[in-house]
Amino acid sequence: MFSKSARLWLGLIAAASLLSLASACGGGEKTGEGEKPGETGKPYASKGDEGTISGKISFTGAAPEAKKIDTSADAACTSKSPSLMTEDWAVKDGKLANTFVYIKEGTLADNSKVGDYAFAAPSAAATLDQTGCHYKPHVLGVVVNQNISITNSDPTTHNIHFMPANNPDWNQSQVNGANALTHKMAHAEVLVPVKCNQHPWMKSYVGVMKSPFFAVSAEDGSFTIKGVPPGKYTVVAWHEGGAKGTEKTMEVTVPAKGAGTADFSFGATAALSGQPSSLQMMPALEVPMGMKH
Ligand SMILES: [Cu+2]
Repeated sequence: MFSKSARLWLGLIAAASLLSLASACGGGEKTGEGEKPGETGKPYASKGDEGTISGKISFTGAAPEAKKIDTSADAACTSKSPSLMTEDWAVKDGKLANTFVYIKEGTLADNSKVGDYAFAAPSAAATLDQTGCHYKPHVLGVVVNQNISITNSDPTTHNIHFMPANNPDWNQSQVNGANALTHKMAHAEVLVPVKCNQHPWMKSYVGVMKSPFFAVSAEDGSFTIKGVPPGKYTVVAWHEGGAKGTEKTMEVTVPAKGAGTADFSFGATAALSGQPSSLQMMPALEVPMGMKH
């Protein structure tokens, strides 16, 4: 049916397609082809009529107590932070800190979609410091491709490890006194868990956003998202608490040069009204001291 040379060609074609399949599954760097549609768009131009979205994050019911972290694996941590506490629930007077609030989607007054726009990354780097063997801040937001400057203020070695789902894994050791490291991520992702391979208790979360419309709640639970064009938005508040994080959603209208309000409530009594989280958090990988990638 097939000549000898046709069979040879068919064999070669089969081998080549197997090879290309294998490389596609290899999980290498993302190519332009894999670019998420969210990261491209028409450049956003301010009309000067932007407003704000602000609110308070509450915690209802008995607040989970912070626990003391056993830092005995590294004497440098113990001496600098003798009573280091867990930060997964930072509740004070019924208000919740470290909640990442952002515009997920929405329609501007001129009927365009917020997701259709591309926003330039701020030229100033965001900072993430390792101090007292914890991350400061605990929750950080950046725009796609914005630099994150990572510093080590401790008399010990840290090994910062970004564990994204849509961006390449990134893992760097940083000794005491080393220059700041710089990292950026090209794809939007809410949120990227960050850990230290040296100190398993060290965790932080970095929201990588296409737009600059995000904020992190302060100690008094307050937040403000600035520069929001007038429109109708779906605003999400994400908090790391719970097995996989917890997400709440609200519709907010921002009038021209006006203010929209978005108050969210987390905690035992608020759990029933909450939306199930779509975010599958990675389980914390506990890496023993002295092991580095
Ligand atoms: Cu560390």
